[in-house]
Amino acid sequence: MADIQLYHFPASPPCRSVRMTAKALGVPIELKHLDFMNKEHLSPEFLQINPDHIVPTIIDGDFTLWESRAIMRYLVGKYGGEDNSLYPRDLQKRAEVDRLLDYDLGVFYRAMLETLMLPVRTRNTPTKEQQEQVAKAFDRIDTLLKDKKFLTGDNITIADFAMVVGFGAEFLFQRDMSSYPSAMAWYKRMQELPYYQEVNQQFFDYVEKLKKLSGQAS
Ligand SMILES: N[C@@H](CCC(=O)N[C@@H](CS)C(=O)NCC(=O)O)C(=O)O
Repeated sequence: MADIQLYHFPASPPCRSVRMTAKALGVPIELKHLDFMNKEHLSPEFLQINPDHIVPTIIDGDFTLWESRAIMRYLVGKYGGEDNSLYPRDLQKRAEVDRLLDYDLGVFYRAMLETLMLPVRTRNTPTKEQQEQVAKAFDRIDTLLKDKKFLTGDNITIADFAMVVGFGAEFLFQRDMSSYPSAMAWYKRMQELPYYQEVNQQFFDYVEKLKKLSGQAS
């Protein structure tokens, strides 16, 4: 039996970044699916586990943790051995990963969520200003990836897992993504990971389902 239980919703971006981290580490996790459509995350049972009622949430024995970036750090710390390039011990390398995780939490993911993902459900049209913010965020990622395989260099890190789940909403952006060639090459590299499809496909299926439900063409 797996040590770690992960409460998740398959389409959820932060849940997918945690699942990719576990896959990269080769750590089996027991998935506990919460049906968000039926508000299972608000059930008394789950509220007792996590009063913030958010996923991803992990349980490791008598320890409970939520917030995807904290979970990814915890998994590498626990299963990554002495030093692991997913979240390196070297102070400056680690600081670069942390900088991106902070940028993702405060700026990048928020822009992708509010401007690209949520409107699929709400049918609100993003403002011009929001769209410019997204364009600027893609541009920043593109610049960052010039001459790099992954966001901080030659090795994949948890920052790549955190950011690719937001970046994956690029198909909802009504602009030409060929303006971001380095970012798109990185995205393709991420999509080629052996576990990418298994972990991420349900997001794309979910968006299609929401579009159909709200009468938007795919
Ligand atoms: N900053 C959190 C965000 C988690 C989050 O917002 N999860 C959503 C699903 S994608 C959720 O559980 N929402 C339920 C709620 O807010 O009640 C993380 O990275 O883990």
